[in-house]
Amino acid sequence: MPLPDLRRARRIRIPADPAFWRSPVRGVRFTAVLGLVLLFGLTVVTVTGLLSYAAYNPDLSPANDSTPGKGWLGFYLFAWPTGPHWLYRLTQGLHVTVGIVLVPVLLAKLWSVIPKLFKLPPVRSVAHALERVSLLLLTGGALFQFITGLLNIQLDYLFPGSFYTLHFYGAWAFLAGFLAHTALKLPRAVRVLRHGVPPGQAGDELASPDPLPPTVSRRGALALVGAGSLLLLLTSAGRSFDGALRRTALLAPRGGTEPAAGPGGFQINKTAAAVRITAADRGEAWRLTVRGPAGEFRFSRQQLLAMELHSAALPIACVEGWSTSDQLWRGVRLRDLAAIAGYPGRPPGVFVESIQRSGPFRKAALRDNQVRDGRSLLALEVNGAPLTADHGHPARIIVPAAPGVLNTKWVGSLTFGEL
Ligand SMILES: Nc1nc2c(c(=O)[nH]1)N[C@H]1C(S)=C(S)[C@@H](COP(=O)(O)O)O[C@H]1N2
Ligand SMILES: [Mo]
Repeated sequence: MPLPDLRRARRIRIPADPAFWRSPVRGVRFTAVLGLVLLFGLTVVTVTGLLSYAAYNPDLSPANDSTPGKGWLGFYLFAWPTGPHWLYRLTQGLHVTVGIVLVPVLLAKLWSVIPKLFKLPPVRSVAHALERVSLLLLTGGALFQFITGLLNIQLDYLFPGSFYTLHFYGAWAFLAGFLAHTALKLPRAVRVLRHGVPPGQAGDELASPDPLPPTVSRRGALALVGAGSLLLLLTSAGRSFDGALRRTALLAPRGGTEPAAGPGGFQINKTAAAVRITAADRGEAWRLTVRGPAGEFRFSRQQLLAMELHSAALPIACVEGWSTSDQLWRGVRLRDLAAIAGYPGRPPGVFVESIQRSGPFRKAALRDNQVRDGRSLLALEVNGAPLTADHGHPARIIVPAAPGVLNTKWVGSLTFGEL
């Protein structure tokens, strides 16, 4: 009679024991495939994220700078261009949509390497200690960035102001870990995918030494992750479009529904009511104040409408990743207003303030290149009709390629000058 395998039966399994982890799906090949997908995907998310930071003009104080302590982390800041006019719509749409789509891949990747987290001794050498620190930055940073990013887009600025700061510094912590991890692991991942691995623990330190019978193949598990990502893509990408496509954005907080039809019938961020802009605020008594070296000037809406008006077809593209298609705006060129303020030649930047009394985004600074672009308007009309209350009546800023947050609504004053 065969003896029961006492050694096996009595074995007490703790997470530090590789045999504690019994999924037959784990293995270096599975991890390498997910790792390479993340290498490409997270590169897109990181680059577009850093671009988004630059696009926000954080070096123009005091209006935009939520990260005054950025120091040399702002080394790469540059004048965000005004063309092509859909630039931010593309970069931020990618940032948010690719980020969402990578969620299942990130979770699967973390799951695939969990046994390593518990390996003893926790530190074997200086090199190993450094590797573990980089892993802490990488996984901690990635989870932190995904969680803060998702909360922000889903819950509509859960933490205005501080989100920006947290997500910015988090990005650099993540990036440090990401670069170190890529340098350490990419060669192995490529080798594994090119030449394969001998089966079993000897060649595959992630494979369980005592796997349970499989319920799904590795390929099947990867397909499941891919299907999850595809589902997220199909229910997210619509946030970057209008009409029927927006209705497919079931996961976007403002997706699945469409604003009322008509000239103002496109996505609204904050309604006038939400920020307590009343009809009286926008009524006959409203004036636009324009300031500069030539003095201070005040204009009624009628007077602005009597100026030379220009049209520009431009989208609204929000930091949250949603955007509209081009809308036809009509209004006074910012550079014409700069000329009135005392800059007839090359205008400088402008500091814009809304009549909105409280809440974020009531002020913004635009750079000289943005003021100079002939498509940058103080818009009075959209799609052939006066601006609606919710889109910023009596007047709003619209600038090509800029993040929506710089397109101040319910404008009260424009101060031209070096910022
Ligand atoms: N005064 C004011 N202007 C504002 C905002 C705001 O909250 N208050 N939100 C900004 C943001 S974040 C975006 S994305 C756009 C949205 O414009 P829309 O509501 O017309 O689509 O307006 C911008 N202008
Ligand atoms: Mo926004």
